Amino acid sequence: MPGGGCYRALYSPAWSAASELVAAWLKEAGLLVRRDAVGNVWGRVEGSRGGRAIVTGSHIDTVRGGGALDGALGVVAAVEAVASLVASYGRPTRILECVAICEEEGSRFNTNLWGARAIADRIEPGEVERVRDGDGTSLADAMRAVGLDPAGVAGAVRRDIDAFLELHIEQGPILDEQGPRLGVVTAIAGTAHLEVTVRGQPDHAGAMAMTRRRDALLGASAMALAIAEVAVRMGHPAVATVGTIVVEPAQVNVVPGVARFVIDARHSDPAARADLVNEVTNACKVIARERGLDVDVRAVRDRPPVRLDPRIAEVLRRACAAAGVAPRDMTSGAGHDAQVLAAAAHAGMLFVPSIGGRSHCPDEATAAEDVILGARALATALRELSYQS
Ligand code: HGY
Ligand code: MN
Ligand code: MN
Repeated sequence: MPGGGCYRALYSPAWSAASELVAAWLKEAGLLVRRDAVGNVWGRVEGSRGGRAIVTGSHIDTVRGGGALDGALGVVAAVEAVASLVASYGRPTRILECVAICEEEGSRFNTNLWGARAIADRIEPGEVERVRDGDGTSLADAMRAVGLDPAGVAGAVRRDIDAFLELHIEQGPILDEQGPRLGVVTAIAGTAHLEVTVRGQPDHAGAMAMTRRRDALLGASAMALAIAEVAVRMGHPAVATVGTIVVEPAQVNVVPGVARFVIDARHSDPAARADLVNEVTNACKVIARERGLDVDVRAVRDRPPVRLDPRIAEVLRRACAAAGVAPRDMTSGAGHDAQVLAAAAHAGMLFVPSIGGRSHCPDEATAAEDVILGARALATALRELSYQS
């Protein structure tokens, strides 16, 4: 991508190339390969005793200007772990699968966690036709363009998964700066997206006195600062971010009449997240009143916080210990496929350090020895679950 970094948007050529590459790896490993109704790519080995499946994987899409590891690490480690377990120990007793989940980030379409929600039967009625990308292409048309049938989305639902394990980079600085080299995730923060529309009045940038303006962008800017201060006051793990803003009419010699931005507000505790949402909403209303502006705050997305499965966390802790690491229990500020799949399976996550805590950027990096350590621990956990005597 210009400016560096990766961009694999759902159903784009880069996404198709990556999906085909994973399918080739899975085939090479001798697994049963299939693409499901929304484009998740599965590799499967039948268990000698059948039963509900043990699944590992992560997402194959990226943010714009993303790093090389977010999602991809969990996909590659899943393929490697399953392939090496089968090569070393033969047929498992349980069905063992790895999955490249088609979309998690919400980068192209105005929805996210698409692949995991399709597996967990959490697709909203009419979503596939309603949701569009920035060019106005519907999710349905984008599916058709890669040979998928939008009418068949329900075919991706799985009701036979016992456990889902996801290896992921931490995307924050805790493991890298405080250690140890592995983390076991106990809960994933909930994310609320609030669309804020600030209305003032457009005026001539040269002729209207400063004291008489109702500048929507100045109001939105004061709100963005106040929103960040609310999260700082609440303290970790509360976070609130304004990552996008649109101004109208967006002309250099016109005082902005309208400013529209989205707040991404997160917390791992449901009650605290509700407080955070209320306080950032109130901050916008107070500033609008003070500046003679109109403001509308509308909830546009709500992904509640999720606690992960304690039994799977114990399996992951034992696997870390076998790798020589006593892992840190931690919550995830980032959202993940596991938070959706926790509705359909016993879900667990393993973190490896992000150097400098950087992620969602070209500088995203993890030391090779930590990648190996994480993949080894993942394989050990999968072996405990899939080769039970
Ligand atoms: O936004 C998130 O936390 C994830 O990276 N999609
Ligand atoms: Mn991400
Ligand atoms: Mn991710």
